[in-house]
Amino acid sequence: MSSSPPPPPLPSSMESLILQLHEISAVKFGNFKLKSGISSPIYIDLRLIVSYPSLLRQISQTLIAAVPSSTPYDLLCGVPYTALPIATCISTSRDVPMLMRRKEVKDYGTAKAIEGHFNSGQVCLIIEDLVTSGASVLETAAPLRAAGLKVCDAVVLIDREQGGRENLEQNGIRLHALFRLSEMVRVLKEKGKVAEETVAAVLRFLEENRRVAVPKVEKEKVKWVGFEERARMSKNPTGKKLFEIMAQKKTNLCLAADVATAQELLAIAHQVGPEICLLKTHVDILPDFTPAFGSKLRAIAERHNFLIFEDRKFADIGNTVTMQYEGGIFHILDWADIVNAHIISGPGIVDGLKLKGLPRGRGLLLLAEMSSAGNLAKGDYTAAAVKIAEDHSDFVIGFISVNPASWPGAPVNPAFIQATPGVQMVTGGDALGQQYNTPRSVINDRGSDIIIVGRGIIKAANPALAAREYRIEGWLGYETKCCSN
Ligand code: 5BU
Repeated sequence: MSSSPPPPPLPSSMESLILQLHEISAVKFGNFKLKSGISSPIYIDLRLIVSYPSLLRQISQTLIAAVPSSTPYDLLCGVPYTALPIATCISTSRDVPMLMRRKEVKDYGTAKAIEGHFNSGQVCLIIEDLVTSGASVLETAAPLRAAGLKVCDAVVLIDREQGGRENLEQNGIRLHALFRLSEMVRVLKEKGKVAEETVAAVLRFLEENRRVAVPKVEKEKVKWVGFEERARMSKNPTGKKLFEIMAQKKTNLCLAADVATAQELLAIAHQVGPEICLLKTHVDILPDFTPAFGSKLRAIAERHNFLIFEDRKFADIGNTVTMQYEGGIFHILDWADIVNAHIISGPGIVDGLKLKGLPRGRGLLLLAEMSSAGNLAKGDYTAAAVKIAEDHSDFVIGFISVNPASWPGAPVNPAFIQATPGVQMVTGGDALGQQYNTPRSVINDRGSDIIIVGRGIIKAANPALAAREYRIEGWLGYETKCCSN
């Protein structure tokens, strides 16, 4: 850097931008502690530009014009927060779709790290206001790349010349900068905006701090406890059994057997039985249900060593659910090892189900999150489900969840099992709001234990083969997680 030739003088448009930034006090001289920990005699606060729309527009346009025409991109992503308005301006004026990276990693619901539509393989250009070490650009590039996007270029207003360009280059990102910090202070000196000693101090500082290392972000080490050990931790016989089956059969696959008839269901249970730890039913969709259904399914379950989960989603007050669980025409209590419940009606629902279920050794999953777009099971609702589960850990065996790794205090008590619907080999969704994640992302990124797969298996040409493939993927995810301990 010090050996590189002096840059050509800045065009007058750039000088005008620098003067305007100085004018609005976005350039400050003094003693400032930077994100990287070093003390700097100059600080640039570009957050202020939102108060000056015409300057914001000017910066945005100049910035995007600085990207060489040979640089392709399909999408833009601004580094939160300062660059968000800049990226938005560019997006609307150039008609290029934008993505947003969530800065808050702890989040509920679908807890997407990235907001917006994109396809894997698309190229995303990063927009940033200022680069010191390049750490912020890298923090944004990482989740974009993890989602399958290509990130090869970043464009910034100011390069502080403190190693950002080199650090980014090492990570496969070319940096395009409108101007360097030294150029900026030289312009301000020439225009009589800053004293010579101050400029000298800044240049000296730059010389002494040519390379700011990217701070190592140590990923919090999560200790993953194996299923055998978790079987011992569960306080419920069905919870224990489920963990044991998973460990014995080496499967964390649950089949959502949403087929048209009871006859088909029994047939697919037979076919897929060797691959699964759990078979999930919606008994109220079966037109040919007979009282013998439960015992027939249980016989298959015993033969292939899996448990039965009726996805009944109880939601009423305690007294009503006792009757719904035990009675009616389905007699769910008689044949389902596991049922699930919403907590919308409060903890009384768990008391009601427990009254009938616990004496029979049954288990309950609480719906802490859902997989469908726009669902309301998030935030405090999810936290309430965890609290209720802790208070009833003799009967509650775990949760229906989507991203338990993002819950506050994660990982949750490992005695609880996490089961996640909305799983297919490729991400996407259906026409009615279902949202799919891949087995590996569910198990490895989202901290779940069981993948619940419906149409990915039952609509396959060969469901048994598809089940095997899902089982292998899910189990590899589990093994990777345990090995990374
Ligand atoms: P799919 O075919 O893999 O989309 O089926 C998913 C199954 O999981 C289906 O039976 C749903 O009723 C069930 N499900 C879900 O998709 N999302 C949820 O949040 C819950 C259950 Br709870």
